[in-house]
Amino acid sequence: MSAFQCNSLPKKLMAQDFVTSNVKITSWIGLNDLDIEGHWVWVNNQPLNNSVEFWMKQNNKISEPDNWTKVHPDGEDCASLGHPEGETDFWTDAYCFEEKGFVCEASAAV
Ligand SMILES: [Ca+2]
Ligand SMILES: [Ca+2]
Repeated sequence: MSAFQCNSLPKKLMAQDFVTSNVKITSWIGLNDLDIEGHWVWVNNQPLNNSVEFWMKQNNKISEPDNWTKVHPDGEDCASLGHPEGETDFWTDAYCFEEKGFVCEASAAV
């Protein structure tokens, strides 16, 4: 399933800790920069609050999002929780055609 079939998102960014402690596979989070490179938008068309600091940062290396074009010239336009080889407590940009799990926000059942 792609990020775009998922009609919800973890827009409450305080949910990040909850998500990362419960999601153990790399997953789409419903965030992309398909329309304008570097302008990240949630699936409900709300722009990403640029003060968030969930993108993976690497000392002395390129941090995420890096819009990597080595595999596909269009670059990476979908935000992913983690990556296939590693931990899931940070965001990376990834190729939208990759298969991943997905994280959605939903009302709590009572
Ligand atoms: Ca991109
Ligand atoms: Ca990337």
